[in-house]
This record gives sequence, C-alpha cells and structure tokens, in this order.
Amino acid sequence: MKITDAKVFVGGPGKNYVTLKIMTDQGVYGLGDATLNNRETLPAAYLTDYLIPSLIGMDPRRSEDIWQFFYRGAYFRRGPIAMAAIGAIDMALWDIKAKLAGMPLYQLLGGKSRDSALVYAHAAGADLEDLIASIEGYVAQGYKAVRVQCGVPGMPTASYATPDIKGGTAPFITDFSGIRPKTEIWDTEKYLRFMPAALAEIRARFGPELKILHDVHHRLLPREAAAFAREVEPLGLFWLEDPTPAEDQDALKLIRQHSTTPIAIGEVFNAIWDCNKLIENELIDFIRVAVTYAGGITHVRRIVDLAGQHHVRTGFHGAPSHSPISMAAQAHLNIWAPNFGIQEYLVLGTPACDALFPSDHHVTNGLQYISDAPGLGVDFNETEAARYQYQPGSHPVVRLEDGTLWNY
Ligand code: GCO
Ligand code: MG
Repeated sequence: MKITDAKVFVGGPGKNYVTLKIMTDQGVYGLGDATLNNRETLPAAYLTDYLIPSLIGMDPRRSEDIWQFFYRGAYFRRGPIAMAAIGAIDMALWDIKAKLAGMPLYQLLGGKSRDSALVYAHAAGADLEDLIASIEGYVAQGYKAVRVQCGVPGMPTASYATPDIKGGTAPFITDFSGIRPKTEIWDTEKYLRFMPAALAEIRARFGPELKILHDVHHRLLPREAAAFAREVEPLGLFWLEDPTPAEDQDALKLIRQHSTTPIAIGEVFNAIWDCNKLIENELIDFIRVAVTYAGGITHVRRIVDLAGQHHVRTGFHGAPSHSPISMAAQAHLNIWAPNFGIQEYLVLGTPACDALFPSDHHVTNGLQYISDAPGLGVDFNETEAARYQYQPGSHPVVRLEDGTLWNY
C-alpha cells in the first residue's frame, strides 16, 4: 500500500484552518489538521515544501516509522511549526489505519473508558455582572464546567479574551484586520486585587457543583501565581490555567509548595520534553497539549501515558483555531484515555463549519459523544473549501502601562 498524493488547504469560515488530505493507492484517504493560530502558512509550507515530497510513495500503515522519519530525520527537532506539520500527517495516517480496520479510531487505542467526555465552555464578561450572565447562559445549556474570564476594573483595555463592552461577545483571539498586532494593557496589581474576589462571587452565586476554570494566560510571576493559587484555594476551582509562563518548568515548584489549587498547563508545548519534569515531579494536575502542534496522536499518546503514571489528567487545548479534524482526534483520545480529565470545547458547529467538515461527533449537556464512523469520523468537503482563502491576522501583544512588553 502506498501514499499517492497529499494536498494542503488553508482557509475556513472565519478561521485559517490548515487541512491535510493524504491519498492512497487503495482509494482510502486520511485527514489531518496542522492549524497553528496566526502562523498558518508556515506549517502549510513545511508540509508542502519539505514533508510531502518524501511522504509520497511511503506505506501509510507505517505511522510510527513515518513519525520517527520526520522527527529524527529533520535534525532540527521540535518547535510548533514542524510539530504541527508532523501532527497533521500522523492524524491522517491514524485516520487511514482506522478506516482500513473498519473501526472508529478509539477502538485501536484500546476502546472506550467512558460513555462520554466532560467538556468546558468559555464564559466571559466586560465586568462581573456581564460574566455572570454569560455563565448563566452556559449553565442553562447544560454545561457542567465553564472557564470564566472577566474585564478588570480600571484596566485601560479589555483583559485576555473578554469583550470591550458590556453585553459584547468575547472576540475570537485572532484580529483579522492585518498582521500588525493590536496592544492590550495589563496591570498585575489591579488583576490580583480583583480576580480572587470575583471568583469567590461566582462560586457563591453558582454553588459547589459548577466546575469553575480560570486562565491566567501566562501573566503572573511565579511568586504572584503562588499567592493567587493559595488565595483561591478555598473556592475549589477545577483548575487554574497557565499561571506563569512554562519555559521555566521549575517555576511551578513554588506554586505547588504554597497551594493545592489544581494547575493546568501546556497548550503551547510541542513535545514531551516541554513537560516531562512537570509531570514526573507532579507539579501539575492537567496537561493541556494539543494533538496538532504536539506531534499528533502518536506523540500525544506518549505524553498521556507518562502523565497517567503521575496522577496528571488530560485537558487538551480546544481553542477555536482547532479544526473539527484535530477536535475529532482529541475526542477519540478523550474517550479512551484512562487519565482523561476534561476537554476545552468551543462551539464549532456553525452551519458553514459543518458543511466544510461533516461529522456526527456532538456535544450535548456539556458532554462530548463520539462518532462510531470508521477512522476519525470527520470528512472534508473540497467544494466548500474552494470558497475560502487565507486571511492574514494576529494575536494582540500585551504591554504594561509604562510600555514594557509582557506575556500575551
Ligand atoms: C485557551 C487558550 C487560547 C489561546 C489561543 C492563542 O485556553 O483556549 O489560552 O484561547 O489564547 O489558542 O492562539
Ligand atoms: Mg489557555
């Protein structure tokens, strides 16, 4: 069996999804997602210029050897661009393998460990009242877990992932007005004075059952993060995410020494080597990698297994930039992983998105139910794809009030 061709598409409804389609001499094809938010043309070029020419002619069933070939063979290993490209190939090969077996992918991983997988939605408000209304909306839809982000009084701009005005909708992270980033202003002291009390009000308002998550988005220093985690400890958060940038894995020790608030980290990691110390030293509770830029199912499964040895559960990244293909790959891992925790899930199911990526994976009452179709269980409509093209966009950058550049 041989790979005969592979094509890359960039575009989608309001997103720049990078979709890989691998064709074989037996008519079976596989799909992968290489979307790297706001750098989409780069994994696309890495695939087209460097990987696909070697891929053609290979036996698609040898997914392990193909992964090793592209990872070890590159010499310059890792990094989000290369790992997103390798990840897309890997997803597509597992799609092919499961289609050949006539089974949904989760059966090849070891079968179902649960009937459905818990997901969380994103609630956001320009202020606390606005945020509470947003949470109420998700609770009314049956969500059991909600990430809560709130505008901070006195902060000169909106905070991370919050609307500019009351009643507004939180912007999708990407600003499509061009490549040049807008600036958000950040003030740690204002945030630290406001956010723990806001979380306490949310807990009091919604009671003990709601699973409350909060994303600090890398903005605090380790000592500040430790103090924050300790202060909110009585609120029983489901998790506190990215309290501090994780380039320094040792920084997480300080947080752990001062608090039992569960810590989630890893959406920007590309490899097991970014989180092995965090996991082995049991400094985190949830690992947030994504099958896209952490090298696909083959590599993420290794991270999940390492995590499982150390009481670390999964909480895969599911920002809106992930296409239904990687969300499907994660759905299969979620239904299998013995150490599954939660899945970030933002409503993908707009009519335009469903038309581009038909599937019957679905979320009801805050629970994700998996498709039993062979493979990943998601398709790609090339006629629909022809309607879209790449649109340049960017993340904001963050500065302190005096102009110092900070972590977005
Ligand atoms: C999350 C994330 C994202 C990122 C985005 C950047 O927890 O979902 O923090 O929303 O900001 O992926 O491109
Ligand atoms: Mg995050």
